[in-house]
Amino acid sequence: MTETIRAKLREILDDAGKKLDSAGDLDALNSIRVNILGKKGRLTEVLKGMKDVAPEDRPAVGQMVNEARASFEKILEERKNAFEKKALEAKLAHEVIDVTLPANSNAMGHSHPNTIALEEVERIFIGMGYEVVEGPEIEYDEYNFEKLNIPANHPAKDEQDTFYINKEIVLRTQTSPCQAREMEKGKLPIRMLAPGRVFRSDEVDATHSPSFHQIEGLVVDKNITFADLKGTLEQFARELFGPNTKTKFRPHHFPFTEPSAEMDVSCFKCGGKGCRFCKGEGWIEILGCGMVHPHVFEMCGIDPDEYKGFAFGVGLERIALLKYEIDDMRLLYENDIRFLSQF
Ligand code: 2NM
Repeated sequence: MTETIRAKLREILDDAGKKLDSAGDLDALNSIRVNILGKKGRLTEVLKGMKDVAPEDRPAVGQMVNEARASFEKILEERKNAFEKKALEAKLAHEVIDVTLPANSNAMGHSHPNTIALEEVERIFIGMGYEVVEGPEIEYDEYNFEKLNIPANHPAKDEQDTFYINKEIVLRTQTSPCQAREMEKGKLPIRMLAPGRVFRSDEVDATHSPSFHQIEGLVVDKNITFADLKGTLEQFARELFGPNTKTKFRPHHFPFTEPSAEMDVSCFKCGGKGCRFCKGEGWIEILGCGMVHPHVFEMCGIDPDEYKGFAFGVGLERIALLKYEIDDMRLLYENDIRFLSQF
């Protein structure tokens, strides 16, 4: 009897061992456990058979069954641990964090190159005591042209160049109407900067747009001379393009100033030797300027014998293109984030 049970136990253990070896996961292990140790499990059945064993054999048989059970539980536990270890390794491999990856960057808004250039120019003139003044983009013909000494027959007034809302109202072609309005107020002296959007009926290309920005300046006081104009604009050029920047004034014509000039700066790339940037010239044209025309003063209610003044105008886009070495003005208006994020 004892021997039969021993053989039976061996058979159960061998069979369970094989099944445990081929079990593929924790669920499979569990069903093998139920098959051996469950209520109707094979070892449980053997234990139930104890009542048929002779009383004197029972302790020995009981010990055999217990050993068989312990042996099975040991293998089961080993297999279970192996599966759990594998599952943990798979989980870790899947969830691995590469600490060398670059961190996610937070997308931050920042200033458009036009804005950076504008703030730079404003900073320079505010430092010289100027006030920033803004005015309407839709203007009376009278302020945009008449009061600035641009008469009815002047070519600048041509419909080819100016957007007319009606006979009396235009989209301003310059920011000088702000100066005319300021002079009319009669609060003298004046040191003002008028930045803003202006409109001209131009075709779009690398250097033109029907809408762009100008920064114009005006100084009115007693005893203002062309030397004040030169000193101011030379200082501006040095602050904007660097302390070694040289300036050159060439005679020019504007209806609202007399005399008028254009100012060139020595190329800040080659220092004036001539390079691709300045097209071999060594000089770069930067702004228009002049002494306020006596007729403009008269039309704005200022006595030209008592007061003198100088004025100037720079294109904001021109400054931005030069300073940031951008070769096409259209890039400033397309708002392509790949372009804008470089500044
Ligand atoms: C320029 C060039 C030269 C200018 C003149 C005036 C005013 F109103 F005082 F007469 N404002 N701006 C001026 C002078 C503008 O732009 C190229």
